[in-house]
Amino acid sequence: LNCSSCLAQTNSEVKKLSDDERMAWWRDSKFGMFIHWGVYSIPGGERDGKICGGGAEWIMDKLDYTIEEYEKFPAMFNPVKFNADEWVSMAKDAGMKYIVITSKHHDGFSLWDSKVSDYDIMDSSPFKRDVIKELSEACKKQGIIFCFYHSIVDWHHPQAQGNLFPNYNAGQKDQTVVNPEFPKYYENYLKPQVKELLTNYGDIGVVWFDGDWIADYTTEMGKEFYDFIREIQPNTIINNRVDKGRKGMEGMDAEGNFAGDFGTPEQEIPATGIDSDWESCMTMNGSWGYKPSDKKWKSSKRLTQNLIDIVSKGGNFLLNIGPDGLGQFPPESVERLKAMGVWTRENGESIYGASASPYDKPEWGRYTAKDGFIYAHVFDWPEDGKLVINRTIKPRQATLLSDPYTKLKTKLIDGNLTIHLPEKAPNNIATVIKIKLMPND
Ligand code: JFZ
Repeated sequence: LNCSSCLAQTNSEVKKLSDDERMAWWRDSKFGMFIHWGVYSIPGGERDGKICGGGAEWIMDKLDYTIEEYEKFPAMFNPVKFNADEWVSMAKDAGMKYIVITSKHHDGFSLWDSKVSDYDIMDSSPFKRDVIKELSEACKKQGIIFCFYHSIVDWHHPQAQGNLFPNYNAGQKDQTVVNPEFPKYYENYLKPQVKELLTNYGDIGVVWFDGDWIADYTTEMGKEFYDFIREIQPNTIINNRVDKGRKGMEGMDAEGNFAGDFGTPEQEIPATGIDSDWESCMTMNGSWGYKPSDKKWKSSKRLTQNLIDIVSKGGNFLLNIGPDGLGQFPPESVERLKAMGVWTRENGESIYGASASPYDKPEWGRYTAKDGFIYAHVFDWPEDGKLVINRTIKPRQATLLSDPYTKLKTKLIDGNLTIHLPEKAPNNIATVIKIKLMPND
């Protein structure tokens, strides 16, 4: 996978790609890193001994800060441990191909040098380093596609939700109240900010919007915003939350005419594949933003099997990290990234560029497919050593992906292809069996 060429990054003249060409790098990539980082990473979900429910990036709303009270966090934001190259290496070593960082979350604080705002890292924090610049450059250097998440909701801006915060729209307490000034925020602040991000940081892989649910934001704005972005960077991919087409909490595309290139199911994996492009985003514990009180970490095994499950259904996996207020990934996250890297290094052939399973989901695991091969991902090792593929086919050959020289015996039993496996599972997360099909199967 050569990601630097997919966006025509090195060409001074931007080629306009067809939709399939434009989506190609993203469809092949399968695995990306979400990063929720901002001044909310300082309190980490806790205020005076009280812990906020849900995602810690919502603390301003959930624990009832006034704007003034919350502004002490930008003044404290000095993440001296932040090292863009290290972050990008950790993503890359895990097998991730792109990074989506929160340029601005709902709290309104901007992580880059924004000329249309003083509520940014250059003017309101002692750190005074353009984090987006450092990360985008580190990504380019290491061949990772740089992308950003951007909140339409803004609890700080007086023309958005800031004027009446915390009683206005925050926490989705009242989604029907609109700020009559909101179109000005949209035109003179939101759009110029996104334009800065699309102009000053090289090629942007994905713009990942969020906050589309507020009543202030209209489907007309959504469609216009989509075109506005494509006008600046024609090959950028934009998620469905740019418009109001999501089907409620499922996060999938609704019927009708809505802008957006892919669906965004959140914290869940759909039961079956979906016709359109989609990406499941997920946390490793229960919070997007840094929340040390949340110890409910998903295991590396579960997270890796989630990746396989998602790829077997034709989707992408965007796995979240919530770095702390000093700029460090939590050790639990680092450990999981490393374990996933061990698995993807050995088995990545069955993941990157693979397509959804052409067969029904088996009881013992998942299938992916690529270039005339079927990859059987075995989660539950059969006790009798016989892996049953529910097809009447005689393959050309079957091996362990990790050991191509040992051929596995295959046989048709009761009309099903049956593969004889070694006694013990070579990989306790998922062992991949590589099956070469006959040309017409
Ligand atoms: C949003 C944010 O509020 C949250 O803080 C985080 O950034 C997450 C990735 O996105 O939360 C949502 C958005 C959409 C749904 C649920 C939570 N949804 O569609 O189910």
